[in-house]
Amino acid sequence: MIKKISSKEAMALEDKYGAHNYHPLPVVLERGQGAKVWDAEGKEYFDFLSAYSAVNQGHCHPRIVNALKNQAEKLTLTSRAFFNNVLGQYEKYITEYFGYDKVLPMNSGAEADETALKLIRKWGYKVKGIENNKAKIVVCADNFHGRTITIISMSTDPQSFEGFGPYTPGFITIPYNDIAALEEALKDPDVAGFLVEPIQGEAGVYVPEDGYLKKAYDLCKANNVLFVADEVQTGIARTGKLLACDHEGVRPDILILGKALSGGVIPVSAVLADDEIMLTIKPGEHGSTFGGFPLAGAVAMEALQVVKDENLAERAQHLGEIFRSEILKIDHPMIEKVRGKGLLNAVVIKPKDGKVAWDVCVKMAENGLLAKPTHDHIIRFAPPLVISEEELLEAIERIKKSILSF
Ligand code: IF1
Repeated sequence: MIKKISSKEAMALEDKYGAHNYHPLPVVLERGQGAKVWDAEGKEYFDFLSAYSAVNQGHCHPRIVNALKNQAEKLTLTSRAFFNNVLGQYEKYITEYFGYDKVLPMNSGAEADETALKLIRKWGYKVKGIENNKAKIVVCADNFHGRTITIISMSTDPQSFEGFGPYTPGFITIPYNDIAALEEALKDPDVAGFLVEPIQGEAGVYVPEDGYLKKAYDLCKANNVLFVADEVQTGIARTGKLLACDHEGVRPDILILGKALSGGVIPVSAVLADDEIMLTIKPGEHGSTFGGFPLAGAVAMEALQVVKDENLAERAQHLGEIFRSEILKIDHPMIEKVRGKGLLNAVVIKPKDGKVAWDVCVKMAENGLLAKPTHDHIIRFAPPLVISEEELLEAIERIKKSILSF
């Protein structure tokens, strides 16, 4: 079915037959291995996007691909109308791995976020005792949790929400990294949960002040409000710990995972919580056709085991420090700021002679490195965590060469 086509042909096909909901860099990828990808003409690149942190374990990790192949030949999907032999084993594995009573398996990150929102509300009514349909959820400005109608109802980015109303009510928006604002919002007794990204990805890898998550968690506890972490992007070793919340010793009441849970092989997401929360949802009240399918269980177990076996959290921590210090050494006016944790980093680009972050990304692609601008002036740098130190230094050379060309 898949023919060998040129980059030009591939782009023309997407333009003609695909919805125009993306504006990609003009690079057509055909193959990936570890931290590298190759385009349709065979040009090699370092992948510094990692599919938005979904391929933390590297492209086409042999162990994960094998797990996929083996399970695909046996049984892929049963639906949840029946039991299957993989799901329970996966559930035991992942709950022990992250330390929760139970998991609710879904597919995309957005679905997992939606699931968490439903759990927060249900817990609000069944356990906290909020009057029916009155529950509120506190969220942060500049958040990114996905693309569904309810999730964009929490968004403060017009590109995300404009033209898609009417919106889902029941959210209170406060500034990110603002403990006083949270304290004030939590005074409302109808608040059931606080949903937060430990580092805001889409906002431009915005790292909150040290202690923010811990203080926020403590405030939630004091007010009988669930602390809910969206670690879809920050989780699974990306920031130098298994979870970004681990940096502050915070254990979320509800933990949301996606992306790298499958090593970027198939969409697998999960919501983890203890019984008091998870068991408020009864049979028939939530689910999905694919959520918890045998293929997902087999792939996710292997993907998580790879994170442990290859010490990806420690690698991210170590390599991240090298990345930030080396980038800071580049002496060029376009580099305004470098920030991040582990291998989730961003460089704030100061425009020069009308050239902005997009132009830098185009130049880096020419020089064999792929990264994506977020907003006009920020470039996210997040390579697969399996990148070697040698490869990282070579990649930094390519970044440097690109910047210095302006
Ligand atoms: C796109 C950003 C990254 C997420 C968090 C849930 C989801 C995401 C914290 C939803 C998804 C994506 C999706 C991707 C762009 C992207 C992104 F730039 F928008 F912010 F990663 F940096 N929670 N993030 O970051 O997960 O439903 O997509 O599986 O193209 O929209 P999903």
